[in-house]
Amino acid sequence: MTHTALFRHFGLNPTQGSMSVRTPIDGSQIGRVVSDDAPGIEAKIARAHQAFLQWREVPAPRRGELVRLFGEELRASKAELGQLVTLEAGKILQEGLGEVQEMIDICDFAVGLSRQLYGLTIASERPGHRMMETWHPLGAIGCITAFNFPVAVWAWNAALAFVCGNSVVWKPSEKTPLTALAVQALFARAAAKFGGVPEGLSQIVIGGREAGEQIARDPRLPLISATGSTAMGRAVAPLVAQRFGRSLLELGGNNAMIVAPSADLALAVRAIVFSAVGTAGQRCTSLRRLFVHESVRDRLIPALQGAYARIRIGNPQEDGVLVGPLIDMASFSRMEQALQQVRADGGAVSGGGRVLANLYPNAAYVRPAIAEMTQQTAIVKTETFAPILYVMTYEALDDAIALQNDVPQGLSSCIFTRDMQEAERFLSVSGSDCGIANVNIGPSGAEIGGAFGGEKETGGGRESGSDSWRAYMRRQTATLNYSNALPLAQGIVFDAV
Ligand code: UN1
Repeated sequence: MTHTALFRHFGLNPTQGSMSVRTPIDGSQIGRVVSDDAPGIEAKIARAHQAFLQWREVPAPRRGELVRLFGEELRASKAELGQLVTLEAGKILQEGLGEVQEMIDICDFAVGLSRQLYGLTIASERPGHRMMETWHPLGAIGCITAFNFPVAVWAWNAALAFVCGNSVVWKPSEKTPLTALAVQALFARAAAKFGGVPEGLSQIVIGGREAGEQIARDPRLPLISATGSTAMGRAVAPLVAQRFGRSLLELGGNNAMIVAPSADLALAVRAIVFSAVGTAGQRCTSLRRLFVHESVRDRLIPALQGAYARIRIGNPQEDGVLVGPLIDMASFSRMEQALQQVRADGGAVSGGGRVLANLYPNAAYVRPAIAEMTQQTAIVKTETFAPILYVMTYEALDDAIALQNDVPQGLSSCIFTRDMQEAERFLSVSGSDCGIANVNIGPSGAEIGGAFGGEKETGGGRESGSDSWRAYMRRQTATLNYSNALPLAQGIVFDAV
């Protein structure tokens, strides 16, 4: 499908506005969008707040019906939205489709959840009293998302937020506004089928850093969910904290894999390749550090280099291509700088460098790099959003775990082993310190059913599955007295009359 046909599918005609949208596939402009100014953003937040006041009164299972209808729209347009993700974010079509599938999955999850927003009943210490916990809708949710998962991350937040009785103000990355507008069009279709959805329940704010800051500052947005770099989180979180808002942060990762002596190496190679070069190394869960036991190094590394040599890099719309372009040339420069530092640190680099520059002079296609390091230097501890895999060897598992944990980030981690003691040690209190820890699975490609997020500079937020929904609600403890007396808690006697 041509991109104009794709736009038409979503009723988009992005030809006006000050913001230029480019495809990383060849760097060409594919559209223009109008960015919101401060008063425009203010009005959108006000409308979202008004929509919340109505939506919170709708019973949760009925709210689930809206999300169910939205999931149906996503199913019907999965192919088109997947293609648009590929066009705008540059990930291969399989991954574009996978991203839409994540949206569908979280919608299904949220529909079920809409009948399960359970609170506790708690034993009261006072006679004739009952205590309970009720989860109430929270408000309009601010959602700031990144280019690399331009639609799924919003869906994790929005599907839960809607069933929880909230409205959503979404600021997508300025690099990927079209996928956001397409999703908004699908949402509008679902809302029309539902009937009676408050106007403004789902809002999009188009803009850059200032728009994000305005959202972070606004007290009508009690929760700000922000996905992106640690630097972005450092800018957003204090603004939210200043007004005692809540933030749910999904920031940088520096994810690792330990390959133990008993590992199935063929399986490990497949997992490494998918998680290190998939999405051109631009997932927050991408594999960046590999700790290989000395005894398997000489078998694993050549096998890995062989697999890297076979990877097809190219236009992500083409069948068989596994690595598309980086998002832009600035990203390519950061990769180059990191590799330069690796060499200065005494690391040995294979791969790396730009490819297909003749065919695509304005796009950033790169060869994924493997950097063998003798030490975990500062550059290894830094998240570079590009396909660089740092390889180090280890002798004792405890040392590998310590090295794995010795970075500022704490998102995802994994071990390849067939030794149960090692696997359990890795998952134990003194094992991986990350929010996600896998055995015989790479660090990326998490399912929506689990809580997603990580510790330390990753920001501590959890979204998507498990009980992440609680972040989108406010908890109320209620104590009810059905006796004729007024006993005080803690047995206090206070008789004024
Ligand atoms: C991200 O890169 O921001 O676990 C999210 C994964 C995907 C989500 C990544 N399900 O790799």
